[in-house]
Amino acid sequence: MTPPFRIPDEFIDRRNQRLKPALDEDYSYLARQLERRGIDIEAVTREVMELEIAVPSWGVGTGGTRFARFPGPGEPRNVFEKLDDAATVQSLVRCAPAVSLHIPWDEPEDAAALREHAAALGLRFDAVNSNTFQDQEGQAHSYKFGSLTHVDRAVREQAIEHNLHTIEVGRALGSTSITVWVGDGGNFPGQVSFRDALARYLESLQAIYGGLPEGWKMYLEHKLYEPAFYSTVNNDWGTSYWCASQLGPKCSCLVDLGHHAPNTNIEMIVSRLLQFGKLGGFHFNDSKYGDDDLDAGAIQPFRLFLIFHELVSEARRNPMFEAAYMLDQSHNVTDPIESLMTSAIEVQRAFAQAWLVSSRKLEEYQSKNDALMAHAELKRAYQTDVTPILTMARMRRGGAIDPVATYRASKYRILKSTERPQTRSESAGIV
Ligand code: PSV
Ligand code: MN
Repeated sequence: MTPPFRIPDEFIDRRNQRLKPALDEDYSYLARQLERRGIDIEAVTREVMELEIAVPSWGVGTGGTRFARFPGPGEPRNVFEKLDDAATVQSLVRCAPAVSLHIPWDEPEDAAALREHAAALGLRFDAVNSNTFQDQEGQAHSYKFGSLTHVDRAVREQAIEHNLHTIEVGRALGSTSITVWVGDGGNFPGQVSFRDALARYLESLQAIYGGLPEGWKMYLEHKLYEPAFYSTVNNDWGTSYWCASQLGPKCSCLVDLGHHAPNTNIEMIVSRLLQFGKLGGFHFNDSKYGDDDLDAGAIQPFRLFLIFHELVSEARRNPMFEAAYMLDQSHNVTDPIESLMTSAIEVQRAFAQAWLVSSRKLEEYQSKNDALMAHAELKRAYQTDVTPILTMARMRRGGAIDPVATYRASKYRILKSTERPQTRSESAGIV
């Protein structure tokens, strides 16, 4: 059997050679500009080279809306092929070496074989995600009226069991964290007792927390609404923070950018969670109205920058600071590989721009109540075109100077459409 097509490194190199003179020119020019501002471009490039953004397994397939899904050609048909696509993203952008799996969507029959496959592709496993927002074939109890918060203890126990199983799968794959998101909530006022549901949620989480292996972390993902449209149990960062605090040091909060009401000041939520030591990680995406799951930076790039301003300020204060960065998007009209690459680069962009803020100047303006100049300091960083930094970081790591053009020129998708004849319609990835 011919092995699945991969974009050869030499192909990337060859295309890079043509674009490198222009990159060198742009990079030197930006270096001189930044030097005038007292910024060493190499220090920023090094930071960018260290940043890692995990890819969700469900992001390599075409997503959908509540109305329809329009699958594209050559979509991955199983978790092995999902990893192949994630490896393609990584080979071109070199900042996405980890994949986040969803169990049971990605339940491996043979975890050791999957782990080996990932290692051969140069990938590792990020947080595993449990799924109790759908009923699975053959399960005893339905999650129609909740899972970890269900009024019936037997349903809660089944959901806890599933989380413990997800941890086991993660452990076999070399993952070291679990993200818990539940769709539990109510559609009607009066349907659910807010207090009792939260108490049950915490009790269930305690059982999962108790099953965390040595060195593992647990992330709680809050969400304002959907699929429940009146109330959800972990509806906001405050509830999430309270639960994470009750659980203990291995638990922290995960912020999915789309899980807030429009106009919510997410950067401030990030700041609060950082200040309270409970910011665990992110699901990056963008939105205009709700949990739109659009590509990171597509709608509100300034907001993404402001979030990274908070994160970089923390990293400057505490060099040991780390957070789990992941994309969580649904690609309905684009090639998922192209969207994932573009989003990862947009996350890098916000990160690099945030390193251009002078904290000394900002603090000085703040201490003098100089609102205009404080804001201008942030704007100056945000308005700097850091593309040469991102491109240089990517090229130095062996990635493509122009990832999307290189991907298209490789004919990867066309080749996959012959390699992977579709057998059935995948439904995962629409939440
Ligand atoms: C829920 O909307 C969510 O953001 C959670 O992270 C899920 O795991 C993911 O989407 C599933 O698509
Ligand atoms: Mn999410």
